[in-house]
Amino acid sequence: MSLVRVDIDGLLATLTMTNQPKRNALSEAMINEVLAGLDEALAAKVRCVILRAEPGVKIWSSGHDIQELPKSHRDPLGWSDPLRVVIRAIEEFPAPIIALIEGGVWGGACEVALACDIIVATPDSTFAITPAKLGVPYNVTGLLTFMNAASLHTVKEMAFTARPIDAERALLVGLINHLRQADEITAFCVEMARGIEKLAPLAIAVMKEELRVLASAHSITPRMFERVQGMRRKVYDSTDYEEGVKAFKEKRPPVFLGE
Ligand code: LCV
Repeated sequence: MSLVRVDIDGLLATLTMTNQPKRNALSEAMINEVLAGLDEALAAKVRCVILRAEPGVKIWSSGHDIQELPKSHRDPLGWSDPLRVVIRAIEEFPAPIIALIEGGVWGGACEVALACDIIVATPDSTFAITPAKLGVPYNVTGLLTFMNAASLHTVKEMAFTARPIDAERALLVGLINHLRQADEITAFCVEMARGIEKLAPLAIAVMKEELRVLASAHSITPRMFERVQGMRRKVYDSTDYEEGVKAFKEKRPPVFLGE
């Protein structure tokens, strides 16, 4: 069964995540289909992509597939982790990607949505940064995605409380571009895409890459990076990390002991 439907209509590609039984958890298989969809869109020389779930869903995506997180003693968000790969693919795709959001967006899926270029959401959407719920030491470039999408205080509140924020608050803090009702959001996004299609694709592609380079331009010395990586290793080696993943699998609240 395919996990992502790809519809190419002229210069617009729509990628629809269709694994509601698992709440569109970002498994390696799901991510590989998103990557394949982006490759198809690139080959078709599309000028805009819409990334969405099926209309009317309660959960856009429940984030990283927790069943695929390493048990322990291995970075859960290393360079080649599928979530990291798809974030980079979205950021480097040479045309605008519109995230059409309905329902809950959790953890790594929140980063996927925010890595897109334009975010349009329905009023029932929510956005949650969840590493603290699982004991996961989120990675530096992942946190930078969030920092580029909202104020530091907003990111800290979302990361330190792990509580979802609603679409109205997300619009207020600049996390999303537009709020639209469920019965008009698709037409709104398609209309925006059709407008982008009429503009100069080379100019847009180079501005997208310039903005990506500028947004990622933060000086961090090798010593600082190694120090942070050492701190992260203590977390993913911790019993708290194991407890977070285990509690999810056992469908119970985690008990974190800080060790
Ligand atoms: C695997 C799942 C998932 C899932 N993985 O439906 O950002 S970080 O650092 O935290 C990063 C590592 C990350 O992204 O981690 C994942 C963060 N995501 C979450 O914390 C959300 C976890 N999921 C939920 O809280 C609930 O599933 C929501 C609220 C999304 C939906 O609740 P609902 O009652 O509608 P279920 O929980 O019953 O889920 C339906 C099926 O999907 C699986 C879940 O285990 C269940 O499978 P079974 O039917 O086999 O029991 N599922 C949901 N999310 N992230 N599997």
